[in-house]
Amino acid sequence: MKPIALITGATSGIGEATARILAPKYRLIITGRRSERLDQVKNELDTEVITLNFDVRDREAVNQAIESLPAEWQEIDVLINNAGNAHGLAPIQDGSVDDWDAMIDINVKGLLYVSKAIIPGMVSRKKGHIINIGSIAGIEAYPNGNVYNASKFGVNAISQGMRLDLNPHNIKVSEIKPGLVQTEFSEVRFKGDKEKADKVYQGFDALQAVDIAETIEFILSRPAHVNIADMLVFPSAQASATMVNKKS
Ligand code: NDP
Ligand code: 8X3
Repeated sequence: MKPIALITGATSGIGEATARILAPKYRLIITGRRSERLDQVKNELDTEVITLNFDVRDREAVNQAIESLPAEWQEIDVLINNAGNAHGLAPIQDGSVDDWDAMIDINVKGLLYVSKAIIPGMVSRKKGHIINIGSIAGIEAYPNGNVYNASKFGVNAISQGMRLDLNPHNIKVSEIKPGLVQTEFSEVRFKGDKEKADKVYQGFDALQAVDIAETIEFILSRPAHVNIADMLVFPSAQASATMVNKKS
């Protein structure tokens, strides 16, 4: 029987690419708010798949969804905390409080709600691997990034804390911190302004979602005694949060 991996935010970008890469080796639980996208991804995957449709901000919905899993799907081996986004890019004095709420509620609290629903089972089985998707934005603030930065600094702290607390329970915790990945991320950040979003990735070869999916696959494929605890992955043209060698 294949092990079970649960991927949050599998309706696009990194999460969707990860579902495709892991399908040969895992049974998958894929989650997100856009149910038609979840169904489409499910239909294209050559493995057993369960879709769970919830907003990670809704604690009750998270718990109900995880509890609704059939008995044979309860023993989750791998949790990939990927769901998240940036909302807005503005100086702190001009930022939208609604955007701030969204980023803290989704990227930090949502990750915690999903983890809280799954970790106790891993602890009781003394087995599991959690991969949190952080960001370069979680180790380096950049102009106008402020609250998105805070949310990803939060993911960094939570990953370190999880690793310490779950160490006695034989649970691996890894964090991947990508640089610029060309997904729907910037479209969400700029509230559907595709032209503005596309500009972010112009003039250099950005990472693609599959690059991070392959990194996840590599981390999961290490032997039991190896944990890749922390990984920063840039496109070759990127050297820091703010330095990208773009062709003009
Ligand atoms: P996408 O916008 O393509 O994917 C985001 C995913 O998160 C979607 O599947 C979306 O599903 C899900 N999601 C967002 N909000 C919620 C919510 N409230 N409840 C449930 N699911 C939600 O972007 P990426 O693939 O790039 O982003 C994935 C992760 O990677 C994020 O955590 C992001 O911060 C991180 N990251 C991205 C980088 C980049 O440059 N792209 C770089 C570094 C990190 P749905 O809308 O269907 O709910
Ligand atoms: C996403 C990467 O640099 O747009 O976390 O914040 S960045």
